[in-house]
Amino acid sequence: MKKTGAQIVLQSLQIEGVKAVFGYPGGAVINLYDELPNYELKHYLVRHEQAAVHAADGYARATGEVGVALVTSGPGATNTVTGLATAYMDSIPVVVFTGQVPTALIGNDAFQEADIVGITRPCTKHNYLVKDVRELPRIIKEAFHIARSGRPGPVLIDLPKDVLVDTTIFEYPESVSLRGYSPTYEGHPGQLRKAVRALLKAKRPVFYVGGGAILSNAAGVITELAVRLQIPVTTTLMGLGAFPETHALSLGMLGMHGTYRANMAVTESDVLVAIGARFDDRVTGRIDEFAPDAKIIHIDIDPTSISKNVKVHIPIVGDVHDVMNKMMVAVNEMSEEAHEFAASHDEWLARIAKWKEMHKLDYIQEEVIKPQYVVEKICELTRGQQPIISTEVGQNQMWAAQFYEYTKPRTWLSSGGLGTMGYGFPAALGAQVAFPDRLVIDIAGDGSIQMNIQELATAVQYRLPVKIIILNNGYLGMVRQWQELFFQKHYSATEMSAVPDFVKLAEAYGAVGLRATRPQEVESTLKKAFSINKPVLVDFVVAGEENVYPMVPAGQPISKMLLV
Ligand SMILES: Cc1ncc(C[n+]2csc(CCOP(=O)(O)OP(=O)(O)O)c2C)c(N)n1
Repeated sequence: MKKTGAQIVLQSLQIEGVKAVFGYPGGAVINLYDELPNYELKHYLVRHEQAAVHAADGYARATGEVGVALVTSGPGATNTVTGLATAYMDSIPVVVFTGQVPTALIGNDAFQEADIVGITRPCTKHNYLVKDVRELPRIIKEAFHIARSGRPGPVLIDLPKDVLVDTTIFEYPESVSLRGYSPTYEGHPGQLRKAVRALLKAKRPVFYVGGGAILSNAAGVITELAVRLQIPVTTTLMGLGAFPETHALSLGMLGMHGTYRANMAVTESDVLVAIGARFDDRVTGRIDEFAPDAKIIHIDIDPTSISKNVKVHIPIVGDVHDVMNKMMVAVNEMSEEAHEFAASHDEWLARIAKWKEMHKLDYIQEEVIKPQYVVEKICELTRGQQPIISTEVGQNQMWAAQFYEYTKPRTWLSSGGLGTMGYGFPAALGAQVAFPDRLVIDIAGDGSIQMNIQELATAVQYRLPVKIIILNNGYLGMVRQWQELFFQKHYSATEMSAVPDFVKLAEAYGAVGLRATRPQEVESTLKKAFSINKPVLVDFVVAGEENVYPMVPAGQPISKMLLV
């Protein structure tokens, strides 16, 4: 029996194992929406298409599966661009379906026409305009394959209205064959041997672990190897959770707002193993002084990221999980050397411990609520519970990164590459859809939360009990911090003098709103928020001009930090 394009899309999603779709309807996709109730897919109606993509992205980060969004043509499609770019920069697998005007009208400036394939080419891993219903099954199969394989990323499928109406015999392909696309998963054995030999000669080794470690589910083997060889580990913002921060070998995060010990250890390392990390400028600071004495080993699935920013001595192209497993095997085969090596750098570890003692992440308690204190309390109250924490962007994001101790992968969702304000809340909704019984917390600024606050309605409609913790400093804090430090306190356009009453706003949407203004109230307010099985927004009125430290000024080497 023949099926319509709309039925084919939905059936294909079912075959791909998709359970949740985040979307927003419109004329171009109305046939798809008409069919939707006949399939075992749960659709979540968001309030803005940007949020649909962030929710799909949050779902993907939390689960490791492909997130799916569905929107209409024109403005529906263009509203997805920020979500796509966010997912693209952080290598997150999502598939976004957009509606399109009928094929005969494409190029005619038809009502609600946008060349979304052209617009999103630079911010998708791949994209398609489907011109014939018979191509649909193959394209969907390919899209899921491309999104999740190799270095993951977002894929867009543009669906003209007539393609959704046309019919054909449905056969979903078993496999994909794509000329010119075959990611390398297995590291080169010669390079691997070279890397292990270099590593076991190190006196001051450091593991520098990025988001690729999370994406390839390599946290376990990385932790095992680091502990076995007694190698200190720093993670990037994207790598948080890949190594337990409660472990003595954890250096915390490195880079612009990294810990003193992480930045010093990397700077003084003699062998630096970059594991699924891409030497982002927020990590390296001034490049010519980044790990100047280190032999750099770089493990990455994407060959184009090798020696892109920093010259690498031993590259290994492959899946991080596979390469680290093989490294473990090689180390096991050289167990005597490995044993000697593990025992040989006590001095290095002692130096790192001293750095930690010298400059802990810290802040000064005052009569007002300090944002760091709120994050610390969240950490304390949720220890052992493995909540999923998402963030917005700015100081809130950095404090959430610094003052919460992440111990497991996929518990931290944050827009690292693009730095998208408005990401955290919809991403949290996506994670909560995936894990209805877990505690999901969005740590937000008063600026960023207003970028997708309308999703409170989505949270209420679908009973997604996400907790929004606003660190309300009355400013676009991170920009204000730069203005304070580098622009003589010229606070231009960073003061938010008119903000809504967040408590009332939450209530207006049917959620719960709470507020705390004194440090003594922080713990009880958080406990209350966590005990309510509904969406809760907490407005913490915090110190207005608190800064994030350490801070490496732009253009400086990471060893030159401004400290508290
Ligand atoms: C969509 C978007 N617009 C602008 C920026 C630039 N920006 C980065 S941080 C920041 C301030 C964020 O303020 P707020 O959300 O209140 O958080 P805070 O820094 O105060 O914690 C801005 C405007 C951005 N990252 N994303």
